[in-house]
Amino acid sequence: MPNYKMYIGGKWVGADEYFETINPATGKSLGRFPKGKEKHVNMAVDAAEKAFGKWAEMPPPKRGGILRKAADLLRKDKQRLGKLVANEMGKVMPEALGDVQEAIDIFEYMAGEGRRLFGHTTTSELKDKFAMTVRMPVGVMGLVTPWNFPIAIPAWKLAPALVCGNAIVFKPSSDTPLCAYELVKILIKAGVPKGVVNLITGPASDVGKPIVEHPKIRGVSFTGSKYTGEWITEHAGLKKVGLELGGKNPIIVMDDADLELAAEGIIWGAFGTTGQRCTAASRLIVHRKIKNKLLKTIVERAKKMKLGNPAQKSTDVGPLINRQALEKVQKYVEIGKKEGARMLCGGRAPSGKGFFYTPTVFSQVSQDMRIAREEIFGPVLSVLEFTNLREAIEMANAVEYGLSSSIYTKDVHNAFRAIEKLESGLTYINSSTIGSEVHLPFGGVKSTGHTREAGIRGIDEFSNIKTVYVDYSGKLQKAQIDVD
Ligand code: UN1
Repeated sequence: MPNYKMYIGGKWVGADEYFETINPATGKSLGRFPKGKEKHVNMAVDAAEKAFGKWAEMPPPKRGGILRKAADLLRKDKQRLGKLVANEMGKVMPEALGDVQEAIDIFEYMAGEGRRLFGHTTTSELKDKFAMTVRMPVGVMGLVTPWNFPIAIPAWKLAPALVCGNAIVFKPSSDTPLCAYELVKILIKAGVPKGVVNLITGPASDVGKPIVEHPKIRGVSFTGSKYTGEWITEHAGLKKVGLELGGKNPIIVMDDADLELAAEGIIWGAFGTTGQRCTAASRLIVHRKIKNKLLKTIVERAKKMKLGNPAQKSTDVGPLINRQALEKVQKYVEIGKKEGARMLCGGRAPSGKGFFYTPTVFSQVSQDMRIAREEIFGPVLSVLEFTNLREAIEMANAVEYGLSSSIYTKDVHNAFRAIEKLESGLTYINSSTIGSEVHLPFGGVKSTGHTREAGIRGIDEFSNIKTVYVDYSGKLQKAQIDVD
């Protein structure tokens, strides 16, 4: 298996120690990556600082051109990269290709931003004075990304960070460094200058921590767990920090809903990506009247889902990312049983290779149970029941997270009440909790964090607003004072 390298200041760099990246379905090694250390982060920051000035001065449409080239290269390589996503991360092929597509989309979208990066102009309270805002790069930024969207999430951060003119130190998850490496190679090929993107692989303690604490890094963008997000908040000092953290996303199903449509959305939301999305539907909040009927369909379908190698067409559910993830799911299933919830299907880790777990549904879940409140990040659905919409919304909001939410109903009043009352960054009507599109903002409220990525808000995290006043009166004019 090959030894891969890190990319610092335009050079490929090794380290004293290496770690393995494996296929979670087979346990087979895909290669070895350097265990970066603080000194590598320091080297990367120096290289980024050096490259920053020229990069920031390049006209944004030209930077956008490089992103467009990256999108083209990704598109050309979509099949190969999709296979790599399936092999290294474990999601099934259609989703793996979707992961790459999401990266293509965001590079294209942000390429166009090179000709926008809008500020705004407005009036002044004084005569012969002009007022406007412009966007400035943040400077050297640290990007710390998870494994569950190993190409798409790095792309969500890299594309806006680059178009805004930042220089980057990028630390991908140690579960999917190969996807990150391939993405960086595409950026190099597309023409990103040396030092502008630096890739450092290795553990959070040796790479993530020095990135967050480095005095010359001006901004950190992180997607991952709430706990790491809290740690970053405490240690980043006064840096600009963007956080996309966990979810415990509910689907509410009203008694007037199209139950077939709802069942499809629930299965897709709960067990797609083996439940490993921060937008996964981990709670079904269902009207008492239709509960039995809906659950029957869901359980039937969940039981039929085929576990297996994600690269194979017949597979519905791939493995979990690693042993710890599998153990976490097993632990929560035991907790659910002990808390008195009723397991309707699943609850099994098949023997043999790979970190597989069967799609699991718990009914008779109450709000105080841990499986109703905590993020499991696996194929486990907790079912709660209600008798009226107000109760359903209360249940939906009774968790600390607030990323995505959904309601199935044919009644427009219910739909709009849900839009108004659900505490989440995203609300879907008659559709599952997953599947955001890159030209709309994505992010949460409450313990999910408050950052917005993608869409027109996606550049806020990676740029600073500068307010500019131009006084062409030729005399000293005092705001608030010379106004009468
Ligand atoms: C995530 O799980 O961190 O809406 C992101 C979705 C995807 C993004 C998920 N487009 O499910």
